[in-house]
Amino acid sequence: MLKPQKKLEKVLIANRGEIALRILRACKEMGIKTVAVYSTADKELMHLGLADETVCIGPAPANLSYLHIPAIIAAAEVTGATAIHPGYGFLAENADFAEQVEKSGFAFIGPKADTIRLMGDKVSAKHAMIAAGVPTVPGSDGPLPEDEETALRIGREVGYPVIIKAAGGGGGRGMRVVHREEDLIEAAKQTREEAGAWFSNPIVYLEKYLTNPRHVEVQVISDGQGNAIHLGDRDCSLQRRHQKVLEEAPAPGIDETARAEVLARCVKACVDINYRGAGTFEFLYENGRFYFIEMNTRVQVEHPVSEMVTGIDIVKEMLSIAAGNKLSFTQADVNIHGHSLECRINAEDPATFMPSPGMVKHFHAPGGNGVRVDSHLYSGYKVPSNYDSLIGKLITWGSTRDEAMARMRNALDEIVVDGIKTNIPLHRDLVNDEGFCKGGVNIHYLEHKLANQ
Ligand code: MV4
Repeated sequence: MLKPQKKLEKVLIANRGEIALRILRACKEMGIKTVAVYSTADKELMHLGLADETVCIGPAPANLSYLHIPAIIAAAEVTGATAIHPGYGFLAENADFAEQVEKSGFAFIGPKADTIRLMGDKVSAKHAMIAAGVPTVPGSDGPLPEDEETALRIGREVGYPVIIKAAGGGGGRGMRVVHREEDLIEAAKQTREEAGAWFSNPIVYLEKYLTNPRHVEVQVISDGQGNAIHLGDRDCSLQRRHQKVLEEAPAPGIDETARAEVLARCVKACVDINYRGAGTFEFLYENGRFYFIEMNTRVQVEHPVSEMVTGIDIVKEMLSIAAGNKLSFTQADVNIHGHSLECRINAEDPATFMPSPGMVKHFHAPGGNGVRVDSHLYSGYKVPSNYDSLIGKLITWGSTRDEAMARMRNALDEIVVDGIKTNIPLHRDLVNDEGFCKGGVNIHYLEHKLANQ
């Protein structure tokens, strides 16, 4: 098919760092021309030297460059790009951006703007999931009414503790846990006020607060033409202040009946909403049950662990789908093989977690069987202070979880990042941590561990 492929003649990569390099590599493999955009703080980014064309889109502050929609659309126009990949963060889940990209005649490599909007509002996202038969956390199943008596009745029916969340929030912003009925009305009021100020949307909803869940998510790919598949699950419970630290696939020790059921429900939901592109269903997992909380409509930082256990290149599939192609495989072609771990390497103090930008005097990437490094680092690269501190991801695969762990221990012994502080010492500690080695720790495990040492 010639015409659809024209959509992918030249892809503009609207991002930076490791994910920009990751997308560039996929484009080059597929024979797609690339446009890299960068801010004045990012002239030394590795992928700029590998792209067919580069465009400076503005000064260092992200608001004036990577988040500046007119600058990105203009860069696409002057270079004759035909499609835009947003990566993660920045504009990846901005429905207005997706809409403007498509209205300007470019393909947006991701879902339709309406789908991004549906999932960006956590109340409408939950509605869609309930309709599709995806299990959700018991709660108000819609906005929490302002009427105090009705709100109190819902709280009592759900049972304390409960959590109040902003419809416009997500990823941990705008939430409040309520332990006693006496505190519900005040907590709802405060969360509404915050939500109005932060997200221009005062709507809040209520859920049962799960005290010790794990964060397990499901990777899907859907072509928007009736075909959807899952690539299994990932465990992302090791986090600090809503920042994931170490992820793995598959999630260890999950009830196989519950897993099969939830994976099938996610696929059905993709078909029901006619989802297009790669996506992630986020769940809390507690006492053998899954509870949907949010859907992410982008490629995620931790996508490599799913690639390692399935052999499927998620970014190449995203590109192919944006070109108008159907999925290149069926669910029967997807086999989860072995185990994969990902350590997020950040330029930060391993004890205080303060960012540690600056010159990387020496970088040595680890290697060997089952080792993958997704990083834009090189010796002499200066990590700018303006952006997220992620400088790379160390990924291992093994035929068993123990083998993936042994390979990660080796890789963490081999890796050298000199000149800046990194969280590599934290990762060396974690891959030898008794609880983590056993598998199946909950979302509070890392913060408790850090508080007790
Ligand atoms: C919850 C929860 C417990 N019960 N919802 C935090 C981020 C956002 N995506 C949802 N979050 C949570 N929602 C109910 N009903 C606990 C969290 C939560 C959390 C979730 C996933 C990963 C890490 C977390 C850390 C703290 C709280």
